[in-house]
Amino acid sequence: MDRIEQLAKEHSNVTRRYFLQLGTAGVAALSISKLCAQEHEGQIDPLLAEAVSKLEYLTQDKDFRTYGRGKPPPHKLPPDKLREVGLARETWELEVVADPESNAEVERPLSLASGTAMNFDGLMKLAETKAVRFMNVMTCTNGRFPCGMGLWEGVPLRDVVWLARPTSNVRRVFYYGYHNDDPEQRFQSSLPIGRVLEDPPGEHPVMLCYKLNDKWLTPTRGGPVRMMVPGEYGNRSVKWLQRIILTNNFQANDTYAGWNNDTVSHLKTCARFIHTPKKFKVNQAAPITGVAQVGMSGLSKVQYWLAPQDKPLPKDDPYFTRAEWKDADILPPPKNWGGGLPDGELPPIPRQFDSGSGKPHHWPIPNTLVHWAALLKAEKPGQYDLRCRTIDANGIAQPMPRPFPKSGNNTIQRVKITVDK
Ligand SMILES: Nc1nc2c(c(=O)[nH]1)N[C@H]1C(S)=C(S)[C@@H](COP(=O)(O)O)O[C@H]1N2
Ligand SMILES: [Mo]
Repeated sequence: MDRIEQLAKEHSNVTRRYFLQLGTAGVAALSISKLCAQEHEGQIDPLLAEAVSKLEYLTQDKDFRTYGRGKPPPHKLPPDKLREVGLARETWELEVVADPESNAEVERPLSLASGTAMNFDGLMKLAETKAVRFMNVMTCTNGRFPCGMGLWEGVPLRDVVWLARPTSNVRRVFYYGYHNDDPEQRFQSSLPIGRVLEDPPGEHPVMLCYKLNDKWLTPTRGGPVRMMVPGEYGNRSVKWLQRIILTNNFQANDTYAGWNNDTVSHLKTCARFIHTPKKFKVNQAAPITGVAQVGMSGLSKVQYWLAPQDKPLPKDDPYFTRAEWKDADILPPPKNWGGGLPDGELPPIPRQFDSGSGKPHHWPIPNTLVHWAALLKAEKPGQYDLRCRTIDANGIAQPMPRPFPKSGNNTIQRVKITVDK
């Protein structure tokens, strides 16, 4: 399944409720595809037809878009090889050591050589008192669409860092995972030590993550343990984690820096289409739907703009700020969270949710996805361009305030639509 089809599947039930609320009373049993087919004579994308029964706000592990460099990438190794190289829960070990190339002081390094490395049982012992869960979207800096929407569980990285007793000259944390013992294949990232040790109010800890959607992290998702850096693009969240280095070096050594990407990469707010009709009829409503990524600057609106192709675009307004954008509806939290959770129920209790009511503290949730929908109308037949964009919580329209792609793709998406007589 390609990424759009996948998002469509996850999205179908959230949108179904929306269209039902639009006043087609008595058809609650109908799927959105049937509903739309009746109202709009089969002009709806056939993707909707199969995307009916399951609410999938959260993405199942198998449905994520996967990145993993290496020859072969670690998740392609056979199970006994995975065990051999420490990528099974029974054999996994994590080192936390001082950088030999700096003067960082660490009193009790967790190292393979001294037999003090952390194993999975040790991590689970910590998890008994320290485990945290939060929702966070996984998106690649260079991807147009998110890889997946996850509920992640782990232990704050700082709790393991403190076990190693760093005392002085530590400014940064370097980390990387299994890479076939070939330095060329290593994928690494890094963070300032301050970000690891402290979270602003409402922010979540950088964590050593071992579960997605309440199931053990699979080899494909970077298991047994990956880094999970909330609110940043995926390159920070290194998979198949085995080594953490505490260093007095203040500079980023990230693989992504060498690949011409910005390494300080907070998620951007942006909108994407899921379902748009290829064509529809004049003066008939056509449903459109999509997702919005709620990035660093929050989300206040999702908007769309239907522009006739024969009307020239203004030369001095590259982001179409003066166009006639209309507001879409941002959809409420789903009843069933999907993601393969039994009955779609959340495990107790993600940090973004109220433990009493089980409801999210805020909606939409920062650093997650939200679904949106609208009904499109056109008065004249012709060829059109349909675009969508977000307005962030500071009132700034996509792709501003950070339009440069090296820190995340937030271009305004466009699809072509024909309006028939
Ligand atoms: N070890 C390792 N970790 C990695 C990568 C990699 O190539 N190797 N890719 C990173 C990038 S660039 C992204 S976008 C995310 C993707 O996570 P996913 O495969 O779980 O969707 O993994 C990150 N972690
Ligand atoms: Mo990425």
